[in-house]
Amino acid sequence: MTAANIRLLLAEFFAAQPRVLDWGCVSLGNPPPNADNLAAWVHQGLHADLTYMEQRLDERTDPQTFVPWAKSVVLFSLRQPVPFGMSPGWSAGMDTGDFRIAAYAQGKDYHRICHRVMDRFEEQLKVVSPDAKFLRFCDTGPVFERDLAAEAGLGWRGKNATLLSRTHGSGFLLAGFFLDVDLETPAAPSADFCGGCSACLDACPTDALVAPGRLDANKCISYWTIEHKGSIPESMSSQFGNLIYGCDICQDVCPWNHKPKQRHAAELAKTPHPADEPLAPGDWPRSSEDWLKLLRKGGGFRSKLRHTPLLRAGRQSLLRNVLIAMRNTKETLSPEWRTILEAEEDDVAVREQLDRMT
Ligand code: B12
Ligand code: SF4
Ligand code: SF4
Repeated sequence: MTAANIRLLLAEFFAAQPRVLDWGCVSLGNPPPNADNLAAWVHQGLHADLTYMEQRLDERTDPQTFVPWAKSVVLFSLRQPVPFGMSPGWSAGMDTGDFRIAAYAQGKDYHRICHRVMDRFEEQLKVVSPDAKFLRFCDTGPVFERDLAAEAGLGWRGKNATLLSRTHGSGFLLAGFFLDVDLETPAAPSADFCGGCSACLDACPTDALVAPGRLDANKCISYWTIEHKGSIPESMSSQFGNLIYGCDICQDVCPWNHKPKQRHAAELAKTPHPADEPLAPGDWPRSSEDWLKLLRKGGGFRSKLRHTPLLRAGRQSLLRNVLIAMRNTKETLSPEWRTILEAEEDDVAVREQLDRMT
């Protein structure tokens, strides 16, 4: 199959995928532009305890070291389930949840959706080109997804470190696959449209954006609430506000997200519970009481949220985060809940938060 035919197949395929916003491809072979930045980021410890970021740096910055047979890489963006600024428990036109969860996590785990999209493409590819080699990624493997997507023309690297597009903002996730065919596409990186804006740098509550586009995970609420297991220093947790999983603040304030947010919210108002989503807005816990019931031992956390990204944090870390958010929003813990949690929980970080609660 020729490169032109595969490009046509890709175009027709992606056009028929409802959640895919955009796609692009890069011919491999040239050294990637940002290898030094990644090495500096890791050597300065800006990756906190994400030790996987220390490994396989050569492969991360040069895809052909990772997949020697690859001649091209295809990237696509998948729209997040809800726009920025919505809390779980929202209903059309009304934002009612007490605690905030990153928009990408308020729905089905994007890894599953991306893999389904890639399953379908692989099937179609194998029909027309049975010997074609195909290797997918979606947060798996040492792949520098944002940089590759930028090279493929899906957007530019914003000062908030996310990939941003003029049409879609940054409310999307990335995935893609390597192919052993050179798709013969000259790299078409987007220009930078941040201009003189610095809204994200000003809005980050923890000053985690230490320079434009440069994030220190040690200070990022997303890192602490999703990735970090165990204790969280009080100096950090007191800045989380009512965030219990992830953080969208530096994206929510971005002017390029304004129109996509309005468009997406208008669509959701018509179909508040899209068919592929595991939970309707009303199924999400809203109040601290709802969260505590769900997150206590045997409360059904795993079965209720099993299709969402929240499982990644685990029950105890999420409970720790809810207690932090309660304290930050001046909610007290009732004596009944204190008795229950003190009897049931032995996790050090949860116990620590219980001790700090009034
Ligand atoms: C590790 C990781 C994290 C870490 C670290 C974040 C980070 N900025 O690296 C933590 C846990 C904090 C995190 C948070 C989030 N993540 Co994350 N994360 C990743 C992961 C697995 C690797 C990213 C990576 O390679 N980081 C290494 C650093 C060096 O890369 P970088 O920040 O892109 O660095 C560039 C610039 O900062 C600059 N730079 C760095 N240092 C220096 C130094 C100098 C001097 C200069 C000039 C420049 C410079 O150059 C680098 C190369 O271009 C990717 C998936 C993947 N495999 O790519 C998802 C990914 C980047 N995350 C994603 C998402 C959605 C998020 C969150 C929005 C989740 C949330 N709502 O809470 C936040 C956003 C935080 C933010 N503002 O970036 C999406 C991004 C989608 C998008 N539109 O951009 C990805 C691609 C996952 C996916 N498959 O969709 N994430
Ligand atoms: S995700 Fe939140 S904490 Fe992290 S850089 Fe953005 S605003 Fe700051
Ligand atoms: S808020 Fe402003 S500076 Fe930050 S990413 Fe958006 S446009 Fe760029």
